[in-house]
Amino acid sequence: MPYLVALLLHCLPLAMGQYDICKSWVTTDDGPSWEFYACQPKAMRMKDYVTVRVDPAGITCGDPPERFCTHENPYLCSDECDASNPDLAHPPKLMFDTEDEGLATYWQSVTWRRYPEPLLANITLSWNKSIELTDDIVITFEYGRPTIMMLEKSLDNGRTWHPYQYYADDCMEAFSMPARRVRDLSTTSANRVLCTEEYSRWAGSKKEKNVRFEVRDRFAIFAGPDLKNMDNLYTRLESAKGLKDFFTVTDLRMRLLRPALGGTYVQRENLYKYFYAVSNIEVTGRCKCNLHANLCTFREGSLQCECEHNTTGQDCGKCKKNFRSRSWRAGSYLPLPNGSPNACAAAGSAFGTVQRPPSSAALRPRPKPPEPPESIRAAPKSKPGRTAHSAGRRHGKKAASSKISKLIRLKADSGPVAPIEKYEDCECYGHSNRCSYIDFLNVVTCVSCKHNTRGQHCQHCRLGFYRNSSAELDDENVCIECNCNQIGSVHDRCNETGYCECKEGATGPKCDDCLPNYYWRQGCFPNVCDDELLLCQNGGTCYQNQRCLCPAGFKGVLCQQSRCEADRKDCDAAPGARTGLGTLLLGALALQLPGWVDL
Ligand SMILES: *[C@@H]1O[C@H](CO)[C@@H](O)[C@H](O)[C@H]1NC(C)=O
Ligand SMILES: *[C@@H]1O[C@H](CO)[C@@H](O)[C@H](O)[C@H]1NC(C)=O
Ligand SMILES: *[C@@H]1O[C@H](CO)[C@@H](O)[C@H](O)[C@H]1NC(C)=O
Ligand SMILES: *[C@@H]1O[C@H](CO)[C@@H](O)[C@H](O)[C@H]1NC(C)=O
Ligand SMILES: *[C@@H]1O[C@H](CO)[C@@H](O)[C@H](O)[C@H]1NC(C)=O
Ligand SMILES: [Ca+2]
Repeated sequence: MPYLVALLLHCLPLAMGQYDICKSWVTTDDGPSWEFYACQPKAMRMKDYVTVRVDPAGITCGDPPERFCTHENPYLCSDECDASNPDLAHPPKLMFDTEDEGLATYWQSVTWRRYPEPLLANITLSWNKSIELTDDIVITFEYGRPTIMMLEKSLDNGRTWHPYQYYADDCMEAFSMPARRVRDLSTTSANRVLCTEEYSRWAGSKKEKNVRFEVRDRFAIFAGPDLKNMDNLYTRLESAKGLKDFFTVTDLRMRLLRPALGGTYVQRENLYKYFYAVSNIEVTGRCKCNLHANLCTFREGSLQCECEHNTTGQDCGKCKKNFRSRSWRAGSYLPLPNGSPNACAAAGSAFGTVQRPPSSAALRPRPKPPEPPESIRAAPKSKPGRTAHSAGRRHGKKAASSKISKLIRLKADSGPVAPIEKYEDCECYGHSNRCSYIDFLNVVTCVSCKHNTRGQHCQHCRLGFYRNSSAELDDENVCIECNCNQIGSVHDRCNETGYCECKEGATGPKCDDCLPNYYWRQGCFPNVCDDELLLCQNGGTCYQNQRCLCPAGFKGVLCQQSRCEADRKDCDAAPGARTGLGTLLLGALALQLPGWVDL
C-alpha cells in the first residue's frame, strides 16, 4: 500500500505539469524516504489580490457630476458620471470585478476639458509580493484605447520604477523610439523594453479594446509558438542573465498619457468625448517562491509562499532558524525535469558536502546525531537510506586521502577530543567560537567555521566561494558564492575574482553566456547556420542557429545540395532546383569556415 501511494505521488508531476510538487515519498532499494524537488505555485488571477491606486487625486470622474460623449456619437452627450450615485459611479475597483456577460463595468477618468493641458492618469497596482508573470497582461479600455501610454514595473514594492513597455500610435513622435513588435525579438533580445504601435491605433472603440503586454510571445521565443518546448524556456530562465527578473514584478503602473482621439485631431469644440475608461486589468502569474513552495496563500492582506525545503520568508528567501549551516540558495529548474531543491540544511549536516582535508568535520563535536538532511541534496534516484546515516563515514573516506587528517580522525574516533569552549587562543575571525586542541599535533584549530569559511582560523573560503575583496576577514560577508552556471561551467569553483571555469563555447564570469557563433541549448554549441557566414542556401531558413530548414528539393546541412544530384528521379519533382557550379562552390566555401570544422 505505501508503495502504491509512493507510485501515485511519483506520477503526479507528469499529470499536473512541471514543478508542481515539492517532495514525494518514494521507495528505493534501501526503503522508503522523501525525495525533494524544485517546486512552484500554480498561476493565478492576480487581480484578485491587488491593491490599486489612481493618481492624481480628482482624476476619477463624478465629483462633481459630469456629462460625457462618445466618439461614435459625439453630439449626443447624454451619459453621466456621478460618484454619489452607485449606478452612475465609476470607481477604480470596477477594473477588477467579475462582470456579468455583456455588461462592462469600468473606472472612468474626468474628461479632457482642460485641453491643451495633457490628460494624465496613473493606475498603480501593488501586490506587496513578488509575482512571476506567466501570461499576457491585458488591459481593456471601453471607448477607445489611449494614443500614448506607458507600462512601468517595480521589483521592490514601489521604491524604484522601470519602464516595461511603451505604447503609442506614433512611437517616434511620442517617445523618439522606433516601433517594434515583440514577435520580432530574438533569443538575445527577449527581455528588451520596446515601443509598440500595435495597441494604440483607432479601430472603433468597440472593435479593439485591449492593450497587451505580451508575455506569451516572449516565452515563445524559447518555447516555440504553442509553448510546447517549456524545457527550453526553463533552461533559459535559469541561465540567461536577467531573464527571470524581467518577468518578475511587485507592482505595475499604467501611465495614461493621451486618450483615444477617434482617429483624427483633437476637436476643441467637443472635449467631452476624450477620457479614459478601463473595464478590466488581467494579470496572470504565480507567487515567486524561489522554487521552494508549491502553494501561495492570501493571509493578513498579502500573499505568502508556504515554504518547504526548510526555508522561510514571504518569498522563501532565507533558511529557517537552525537550518542555516549552508547558505540559502534558490531552487533551480535544472537539471530537467525535476530541478534541484537546494534545500536548507540543519546545523551539523552541511560539512558532508563541502569540506576538503584538513577536515574540521572530523573534529566536529556531535551533540546530536546528524539529521537526515544529507539526503536532501541527494539527486533523485540516489539511495537516500545509505547517504543519510553515513555522513560520518563519508568524511572518513575523504579524509583518508591525507595522512594527517586520517590521524586526526582516528584520534577523534578513539577517544573524544573535547572541544575547548572559549579556548584562549581561539582565533577564528569571529566565524566560530569553538576550538579544538589536537595534542599530538600541538595545534589549536577552529571548528564549525560559519559564514562559508574554512581553515584552521576560518581564514579561507569554502570551495565554491570566493573572497569578498571589500570585506574584512572578520566580516560575515567575507565569502561570496561562486554561483557558476551548472551547465556552462566545468565545476562549481571559481578564482579569486569570482570567475568560473567555462566549458567550450561558454563565456561570462559565471559561464552563462555563449561566445559569438555559439548558441545556447543546455550548454553552448557551435552555430550550424547564421545570418552572416553560415548562410542557408537555396532559400533555406536558419532555425535558431541549430539547423537549416531546407525547401523541398534541397538537402545538406546548409541546403547546399540539390536532391537531383543525389537521386535523378527527384529532378522532375523539383523544377526550380538550380544545380550547378554556384551551389557546389558555396557548399565548398562553407566547408572551410571556422566552426564548421568542429561539426
Ligand atoms: C505617474 O507616475 C510617475 C512616476 O512613475 C510620476 O513621475 C508622474 O508624476 C505620475 N503622474 C501622475 C499624474 O501622478
Ligand atoms: C507586506 O507584506 C509583509 C510581509 O507579509 C507584511 O509584513 C506587511 O505588513 C505588508 N505591507 C502592507 C502594506 O500590506
Ligand atoms: C527539513 O526539516 C525537517 C525537520 O528536521 C526534516 O524532517 C526534513 O526532512 C527537512 N528537509 C527538507 C528538504 O526540507
Ligand atoms: C562584500 O562585503 C561588503 C562589506 O561587508 C558587503 O556590503 C557586500 O554586500 C559584500 N558583497 C557581496 C557580494 O556579498
Ligand atoms: C580570474 O579569471 C578571469 C577570467 O579568466 C581573469 O580575467 C582574472 O584575472 C582572474 N583573476 C585572478 C585573480 O586570477
Ligand atoms: Ca469591470
